[in-house]
Amino acid sequence: MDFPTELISYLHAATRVAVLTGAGVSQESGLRTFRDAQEGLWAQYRPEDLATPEAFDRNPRLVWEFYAMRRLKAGEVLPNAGHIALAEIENRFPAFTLITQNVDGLHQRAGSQSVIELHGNITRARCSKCDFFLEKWADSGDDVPPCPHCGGLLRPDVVWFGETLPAQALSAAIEAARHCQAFFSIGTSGLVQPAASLAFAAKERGAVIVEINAEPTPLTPSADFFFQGSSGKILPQLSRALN
Ligand code: BJW
Ligand code: ZN
Repeated sequence: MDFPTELISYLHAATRVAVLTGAGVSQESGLRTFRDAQEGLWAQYRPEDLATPEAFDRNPRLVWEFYAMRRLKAGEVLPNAGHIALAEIENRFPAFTLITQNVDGLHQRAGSQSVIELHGNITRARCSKCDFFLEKWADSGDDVPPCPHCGGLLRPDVVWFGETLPAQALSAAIEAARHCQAFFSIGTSGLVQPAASLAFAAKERGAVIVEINAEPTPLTPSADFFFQGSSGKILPQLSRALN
């Protein structure tokens, strides 16, 4: 891919860069994107109907099992060339913030240092009653494991529809978006708020908006540069072009 010289020169001079990633970045690692159909047993459910507090209240075991399956899968796959290129690109900028909506931990496994997790992380659990956080727990057969403190049901430490995002992560993301000179939106459909507003907050403050996605999104008409294709191909090329 040929990147416009004006973009590469702009990035060479830039010191503050923010990147927002979504499920598309992990697609080439073999993880399904959020709005892709699920496989097998899960094909009958829309992910939107499993990622809500109401779904967990209705059927905690079903929701726990959906996340247990995804946790297992996320642990089996490897970061792809896109994740690795982002970890390389981070080193080129004095202030680089990677904001991810992904809950799979693949950016950290690829070596990214400064990662803001907007929607939590599937490898952690927390109590649905007392908010006690756990990195490890014993899976007790078919049942949802209980909280060691209060006996409440454990849930994945992710943000479901209708829930507020972790306050510190969100304010750090807004801060990075408002102060960056270039904002990248990569592999996200831009449908889910408040993450989808970050690019517009950056643009309002004068940042150059660069989008990388397999398909155009609602952000595309507002992007200064749109590169259509897979992030696993385009990001390594961008990393090389910045050399
Ligand atoms: C590739 C590729 C490749 C594929 N290379 N690209 C304002 C207006 C309207 C609604 C709201 C609003 N404010 C809040 C809302 C409600 C709601 C919302 O946004 N709803 C919309 C759907 C309308 N938001 C919330 O509820 C949020 N909370 C909140 O705002 O609290 C305050 C509040 C509460 C109550 C009322 C009002 C305000 C919380 C949102 C939490 C989202 N959680 C999830 C689940 C996490 C756990 C899990 O993974 O199960 O997060 S939902 C899901 O969507 C997941 C993702 O992180 C997120 C974003 O999805 P993403 O990453 O963009 O994936 P896809 O699948 O959508 O797209 C993949 C993209 O990749 C596509 O574009 C492909 O083309 C591309 N692609 N292969 C490059 N190889
Ligand atoms: Zn508890």
